[in-house]
Amino acid sequence: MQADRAVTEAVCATDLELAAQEREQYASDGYFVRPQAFSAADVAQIGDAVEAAAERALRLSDSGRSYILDGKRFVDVGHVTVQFEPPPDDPAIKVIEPVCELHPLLEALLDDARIATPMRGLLETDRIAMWTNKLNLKRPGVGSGFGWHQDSPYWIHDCGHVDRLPNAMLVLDDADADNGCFRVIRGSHTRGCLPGTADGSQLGGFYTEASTFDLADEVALKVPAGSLVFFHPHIVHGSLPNRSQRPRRALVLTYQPADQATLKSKTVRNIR
Ligand SMILES: O=C(O)CCC(=O)C(=O)O
Repeated sequence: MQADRAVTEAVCATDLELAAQEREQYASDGYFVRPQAFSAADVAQIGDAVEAAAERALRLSDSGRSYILDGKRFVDVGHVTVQFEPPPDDPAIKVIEPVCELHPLLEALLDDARIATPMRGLLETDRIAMWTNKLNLKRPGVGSGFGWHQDSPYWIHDCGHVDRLPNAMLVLDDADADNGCFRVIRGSHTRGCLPGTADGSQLGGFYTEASTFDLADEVALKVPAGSLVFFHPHIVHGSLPNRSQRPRRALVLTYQPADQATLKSKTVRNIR
């Protein structure tokens, strides 16, 4: 994949449009998967770009503003937040948000038709914009999990249309139970923002109160590298730590209707 030509010739735009069955699954279950939407060659190239972006974020974080929440270290470098794995002196990065501006190939990925075309379908408009994007690195052995949460409560104070912020996770490594694959609670997106936990911790309110959803509805998304998982801003989701010796990296790109500012930089990034 080239930074200036994000769509491979083999991919036909009409093949990328949202299928009726995908629309129905998004409405009823809150997610759907496009297995291996990106080729192995593209995933390798994007993998190199995310590693370069992570190195850049690490260098930049030397001059950022560091703070600790619930024993986790965060560094703000301008509007980019770098979150490190616990304990606070661990040098491994967990999350970078936003990440795409740190590498031209990732910036071009925002406009890639394999992601943007189904997003236009989910948002029911051709004119769409970026809301936020992040890189979850989940390194072998050290990558911690993500507790059950919805994304919408994080965003509700910055956005008047949290129902219209669909996510696409681009899975960069084969994902399974051992390396902490992404998990969703099927159907949990239908009741809006659910109550957070009241455990007295600094971030507890962002995790979803366990009594409000049913673990019997949990789906572990064991998917090969290159797959796209589209998921609703209200779906309860999370993942376990990476206990394997294999990476489990993923990019999560979140879109919205056009002409609205992004979450972090507050600038508009319409999709081409
Ligand atoms: O990468 C994962 O396993 C979970 C990601 C997640 O929950 C998030 O980015 O909000």
